[in-house]
This record gives sequence, structure tokens and C-alpha cells, in this order.
Amino acid sequence: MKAPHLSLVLSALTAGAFAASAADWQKRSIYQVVVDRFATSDGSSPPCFTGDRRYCGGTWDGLINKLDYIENMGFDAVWISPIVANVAGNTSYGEAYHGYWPSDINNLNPHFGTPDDLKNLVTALHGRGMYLMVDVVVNHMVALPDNTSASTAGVPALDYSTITPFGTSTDYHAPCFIQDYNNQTDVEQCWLGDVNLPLADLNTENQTTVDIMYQWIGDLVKTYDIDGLRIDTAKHIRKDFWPGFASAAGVFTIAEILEGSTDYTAPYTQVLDSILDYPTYFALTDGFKSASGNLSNIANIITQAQKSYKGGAFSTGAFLDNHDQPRFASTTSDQSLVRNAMVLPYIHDGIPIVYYGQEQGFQGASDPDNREALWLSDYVDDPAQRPLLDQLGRLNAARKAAISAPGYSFLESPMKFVSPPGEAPTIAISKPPLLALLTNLGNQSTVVYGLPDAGLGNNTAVIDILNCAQWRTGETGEIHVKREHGMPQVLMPASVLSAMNSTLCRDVVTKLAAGQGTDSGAPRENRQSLVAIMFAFVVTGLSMMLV
Ligand code: ABC
Ligand code: CA
Repeated sequence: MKAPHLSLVLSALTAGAFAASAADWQKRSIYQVVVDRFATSDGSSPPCFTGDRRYCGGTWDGLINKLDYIENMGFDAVWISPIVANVAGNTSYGEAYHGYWPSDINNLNPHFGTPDDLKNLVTALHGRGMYLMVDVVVNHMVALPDNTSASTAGVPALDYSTITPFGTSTDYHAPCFIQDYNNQTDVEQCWLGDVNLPLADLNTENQTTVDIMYQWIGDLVKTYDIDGLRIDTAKHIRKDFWPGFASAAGVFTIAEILEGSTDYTAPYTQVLDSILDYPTYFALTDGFKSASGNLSNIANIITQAQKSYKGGAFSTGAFLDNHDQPRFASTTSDQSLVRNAMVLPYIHDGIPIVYYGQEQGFQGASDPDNREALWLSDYVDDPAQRPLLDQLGRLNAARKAAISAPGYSFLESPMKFVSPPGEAPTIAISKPPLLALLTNLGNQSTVVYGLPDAGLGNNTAVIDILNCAQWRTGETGEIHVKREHGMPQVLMPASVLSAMNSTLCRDVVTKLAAGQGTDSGAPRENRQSLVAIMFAFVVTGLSMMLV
């Protein structure tokens, strides 16, 4: 990771105790919240029809009251949707409940609370040792059409006087909608949105605009003691705008570059601390969509990221869902696929990011359906009733234990793909002390994995932290394990759980330490029968693919 900027060091001295560096963020896991949809101030549960695209009533104050819910799952950072005032009233695409249509960067969005409410949120988070990441939009501003003037290049004229501080048409690039995503000048200087709702593209080539934005972000970070920024639409502004912006902010930055190719995304890792790992996202969702998904492409893409990103794949945030994409759970009814895909961000080099509602099994598809009100779930937090919440809690705990496990350097060890060749429906990812064994064969399958070296030591008791099954590596570190119903496995040495005093699978770990363990797994004498099962699995797999 980058060494901290001088300005970062200075802000650490002046701001609260939390001025966080990229290295600090690397140890975290982030929970992403659309504020309007997360929690109401009084804890009430008003109806919220996503298709209406209206404000539903969530607030920063409501979020404060639900921090236990987030923290109890093991998250130690929260990314909130944009905070500044947005275009008022109804547009062709509804109200600005998501926050991405700024109209006044010098005031907060009153729908979400007051400046004091936001400060209280930060104080509450910091009181728990948690970080706040704020989503910021710099690329565009939004105003309603000015119906008295003619349109230009198909872009309707806007009432710029409603925008602060960029209140005239000359503050913006000449109107044109982005037509050609292969033309980077188009991407940077034409406009997002459409004829129903243009997103007026700020002239970020103009030095006055640049100065205003740098001053603004520095002030915003200081005023609210923000720990990190998610930078919206980063690919829509020239790359050399960003280093100055990041240094004015003085905190960790993660950029949204919505693009599937690492060739395209890599240069942005040179100008900002990190990027949201969209290339992995596309490979991940494609790989686990069904048994015909291509899992080796996940390995290919991540390997490319590890080679081409500054800081390797460490300079990313890894995610399965967000507010712009259909929830993965909306694309399959097979829970084993969801469970497998959910593991990847946690064995990834980057920072795991989980979109609110995944834990409750929400299944909203495209925008706006993927922005459900969480209160409609009643915030059920009993792991016995919510298997995905249970799994996320386990993954957070395992990653935390791995990060500080003595004798390992989890955060410096790039993830490795160790699948034996020819086993396309499975993928094995090693990042000691963790080993993830994943499959897209589905809930009817039984999978047997055999690896010549699990990377977890020789003759070592290991635990699958997802179901507390015990296994043992062989004399040269090899491992043979079996899992039913197409479920994922995340293996970790029992000694690490014990040394970290982890609550994960505590009964099993304690018994093992007392010499009472009985390996559920693959003692050497059972190898023969495992080979037979592996054969059976291959047959099952094939017949499933033929159906
Ligand atoms: C509204 C309605 C939608 C309606 C839409 C036309 O208008 O709500 O129902 O369909 C905000 C709101 C949205 C709203 C938009 C527009 O504003 O949240 O609800 O949609 O008014 C960020 C935010 C996003 C936000 C904005 C705008 C930007 O995360 O929430 O949206 O501030 C582009 C941008 C990206 C942006 C995204 C929505 O649009 O680059 O920053 N997200 C290609 C392009 C991408 C492009 C994408 C979608 O199409 O390369 O740049 O994203 O248009 C891969 C390729 C990619 C390709 C994808 C689709 O396939 O590799 O290149 O992406 O394989
Ligand atoms: Ca732009």
C-alpha cells in the first residue's frame, strides 16, 4: 500500500483519533448502507415500494440506533450513501432518495438529518472503534429542466440557478450525452443520465472548479471527521484530477470504476488508494450463476489484478452486491451458489464490502428493486433463523482471526489459486491461514476435494469455520475433504482459532485442544473410499450438466 501522504500524517495530528490510513482500512470489513432504506429515526416501519423511487424515511439517526446490528455481524466500517443536498421534488426517475443527484454541496440532505445528527453518527461509530466511509459525487450536479429554453445536442436546458455553488451553464461541459464508452474524452466530458434526467457534467478542466472541489472535500472531511471516501463516477473525470483531490481529503479513497476489464481499471490504482473491484465482480457473479459458470475466469481476472494494480489486488474493495447491480440472490434460487459466491470477498486480497440486506436474504433485482427498506426484514439477527447472516458473522470473525494470527502474514500474502487442473466446477483459494474450497455444482452435489498442499501445515487439525467440521492435513500438507449440498468450505487451523481465542467453533476447538477431537474428515485409511466418492461426484456432476 502507499505510504501515508504528508497531509494524512498532519490530519492524524489535528483530527480525532481516527484519521485512518489505507493500511488501517485494509484490516476492516465494510457494510454498505443506502441511508434512506436502512433505519428510521423512531424505529417505525413505514411502507416502502422500491418501484416508486421515493424517499422512504431512513435517517442517520436511525442508523445510529442500529449500529449493534451491524457491529454484531463483525463489520467495523460503514459506507453510507451520499450526504449532500440533492435536487428537490420529483423527477422522471423519482426522488433523490439515493443521494447521487447533488444540487448543493455546501448543505446536507435534510431528509437524512441535521449536521449534528451526522456528527452524532460519527461519534457513535468512533466510540465503537468503527470507521465511517462517505460516498461523494464530484462528476455532476442535477437541476430540473428549464422549460423555457431550447435543448442543445438533445440535452434539455436546465435551471442552473437552483445549483450551489455551480450556478451557471458555463460551470459545465458543453451538453452531450455519453455515446461511446470506448472514447475516453466522451466518457469524461459528455454527460451521464438521459433526456429525462441529465446529470450536468462539471467542467473539471476549469481550475476554479477544481479549486472549489478540493477545498470542499478537505472541509467536509474535517467537519465530519470522515475516515474514508467512496468516489462516485471516478472514470468520468480525468485521472490527473484525482491525486490533488485525494490529498486535499487526506483520508483513504476507494473509486468506483464501473468496468469489467483490468486494463481499463488498473491506471486508477495509480491515482487513488484503491478501486471497487468490478472486474472480479463480473467474473464472480458469472462464475457462480450456475454449474455452467466459468470459475477459472475468476482466477484469471484476479491474477491480472494482482499483476497490474499498484499494490496488487490489495488495493481493491471486493463485493458481491451493491446498489447498482441486481442482488446476486435474485439471479439464482440455489442457496448453495449464493453461499459460495459470498465467500470470495472474504478470501480476497482487497477489503470485503457487503451490501445491506444480503444478510437477510433480500432478492431485489435491478435498480430500483435492489434498494429495499431493511426495516421490512425486522432486522432479525438470530443466526439460526438467518443462515446468510450466520455465514457473514463467521467470515468476518475468520478474516479478523487470520489478519492477526501469529506466524502468518495474511494481509501481505496474495491469494493463490491452487485448484488441481481439470476440476472446473471447483476452485480452491489459499490465503494462509485460510483455505476456501468453492463450487458452482449446486445443492444436489457432493464434492470431494483433494489438494496436494493445503498451505495449512503438515499433520494439522483444521476446522471448516462454516460448519465446524474437523479435518486433518497429511504428512506433507495434503488434504482430502468432502462437502455435501454444494456448500462452500473455509478451512483454518484449529491452533489459530485457539491462539486468537476466537469464538468460532469454540466447543470443537476446545475439545481438540484437550485431545478429545474426532476428525470428521479423511483419515488416511479412508482415502480409497474418497477416491470412489470423487468418481461418484464427477458422474453426478456430468449428468447434472446434461439435464
Ligand atoms: C436512474 C434510474 C434507473 C434508470 C436510470 C437510467 O436512471 O434510477 O432505474 O435505469 C444514480 C442513481 C440511479 C439513477 C442514476 C441516473 O443516478 O443511483 O438510480 O438511475 O440518474 C454511479 C452510482 C449510481 C449513481 C450514479 C450517478 C453513478 O453508483 O448509483 O446512479 O451518480 C455508469 C457510470 C457509473 C454509475 C452507473 C449507474 O452508470 O460509469 O459511475 N454508477 C457500462 C459503462 C459504465 C456505466 C454502465 C451503466 O454501463 O462502462 O460506465 O456505469 O450504464 C460490463 C462492462 C462495463 C459496462 C457494464 C454494464 O458491463 O465492462 O463497461 O458498464 O461488462
Ligand atoms: Ca465528467
